[in-house]
Amino acid sequence: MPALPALFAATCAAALLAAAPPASAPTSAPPSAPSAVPPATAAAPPPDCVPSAADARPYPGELDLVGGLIPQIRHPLRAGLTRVQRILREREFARLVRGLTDDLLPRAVTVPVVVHVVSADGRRATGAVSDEMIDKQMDVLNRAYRGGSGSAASPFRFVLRDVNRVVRPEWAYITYGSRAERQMKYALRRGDARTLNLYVSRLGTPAAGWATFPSRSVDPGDGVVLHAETLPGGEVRGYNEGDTAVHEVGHWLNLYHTFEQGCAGEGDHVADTPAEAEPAAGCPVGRDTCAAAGRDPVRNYLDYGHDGCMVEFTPGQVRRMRQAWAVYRG
Ligand SMILES: [Ca+2]
Ligand SMILES: [Ca+2]
Ligand SMILES: [Zn+2]
Repeated sequence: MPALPALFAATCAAALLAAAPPASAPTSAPPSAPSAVPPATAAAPPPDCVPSAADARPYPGELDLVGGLIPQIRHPLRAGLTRVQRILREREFARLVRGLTDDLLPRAVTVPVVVHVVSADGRRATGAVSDEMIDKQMDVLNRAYRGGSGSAASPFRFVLRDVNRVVRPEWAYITYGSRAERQMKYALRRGDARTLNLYVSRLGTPAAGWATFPSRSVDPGDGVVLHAETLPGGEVRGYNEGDTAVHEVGHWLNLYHTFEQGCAGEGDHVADTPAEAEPAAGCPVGRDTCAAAGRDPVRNYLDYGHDGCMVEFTPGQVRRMRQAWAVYRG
């Protein structure tokens, strides 16, 4: 498709424009409300302009989960997709899935997974999780995507192909959108568009993880970054059951957050996830923040609830992931 490079050029330009302050902005703006997110990170465009979603799903670290978590969720990373990027992506996606009837969607998909464990010194404290944690993570991923928690079943099965252990101090503590992140991914990424590359490390960005959305041209930046201690048995209390991976792989398969666009427009572009005004913190079951029908989908994997809260994909989300597989990764 010859139009594609132009689309990405436009998308990247839009991202850079959106990230740049207006020319007339005062140079010494008063500091805004305290936020745990460093401004440099918040303004950075996605790595190489690969559309991606950085998650302010918490990186509590030393912060406690009551006082530290909620402010971060209220001030989510402003990286990720700009409005223009989302509009362009959705326009392209709508064009690609036109004529793709449900009987043409994949019924069984095996996704090869390569896990890159990136640490500074080979110790758990700098990101080197155990094989046992990785095996448990694969189980959590598979259980979620086959509908094991009672939600809609998807056709995706994840098979661990390799665990690539890398000791590189300059790559550990991965920082969203950094040159080091790009260098690491370009050096380590394996497989084609179907291959899920998981980068597990301590993170330099206060997030539980982030992911790239699919696109027609597979960029070496494609993949999912996870905070090592969000894997099952990790140290991030409340967020150590492996559901961050389920959430991030949802982005990798083209899902937006359920709170995308708040109560406005088409929200997350999925009809059976009720719109919600803001991310869920904790597990506020019964919350209803938008006038549109339905209570907030706070138990959805694409919201920001804690791991014990996340149990659901909807049929509409599964359909969108199958469509995305057919047109982007299959
Ligand atoms: Ca929706
Ligand atoms: Ca509602
Ligand atoms: Zn997310």
